[in-house]
Formats: sequence, C-alpha cells, structure tokens
Amino acid sequence: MKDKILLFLIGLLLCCLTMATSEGMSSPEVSAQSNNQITITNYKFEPKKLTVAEGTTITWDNKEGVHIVKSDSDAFASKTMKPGEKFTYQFTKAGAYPYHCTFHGSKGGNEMAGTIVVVKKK
Ligand SMILES: [Cu+2]
Repeated sequence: MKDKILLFLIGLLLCCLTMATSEGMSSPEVSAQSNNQITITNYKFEPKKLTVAEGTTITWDNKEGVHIVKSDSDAFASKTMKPGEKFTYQFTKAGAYPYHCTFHGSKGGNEMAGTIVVVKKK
C-alpha cells in the first residue's frame, strides 16, 4: 500500500514538473504576440526591451512628459509627443531596433532608451 502512495506522489511530481517546463518554454512566444504596447512614463519606456514577430505594429503610449521616440538607425521617428499622444510603427523586417528619446536619452541605450527585437514569423 505504501508503495502505491509513493508511486502516485512521484507521478504527481513528474506531472507538475512537465507542466511547469512547458509553460516556461511557451510564455515568450505568447508575450511576443499579445504585447505590442510600450508605455512612456517616468522618463522610461516600459517594457525597455520588447520582442515581437515580423509584421507587428508597436504603439508607444505617452502617459506623461514630452518625448520623441527615435530609432538609433533612423528607421523610424515620432513627432514631439505630448502626454496622451501615441506613436505607432510597423516592424516588417527581423532584427534589433534600438531607439531612444531625443530629449532624455541618446543612441546606444543611454538613459531614456529601449530596444525592439523583431523575430521571423514561424
Ligand atoms: Cu523623453
């Protein structure tokens, strides 16, 4: 009888481990598809780094302050954004797109800056 309980517990443990592992592996893909919004608040881009699939349109939502979102490589640039204003850009090519606020940051990820990582669609 004791053996059966032990086997049952081991089975339960293995089941939990398998579920936890598969969940951990699938979550980046889910977030890449569902999250395409960056909040501008407190002189920061939230999230600072965002991974999305090719073809995703990203929206920067300015909650406070005056900012300009500009790609380090000049791929995209917003106009001067006041609080409540949004900027959108569609990423059609895979690659890393570092960007910064021209008022509060600079190229190379300094101060107010972030990165969009675009991955190929599967
Ligand atoms: Cu700024």
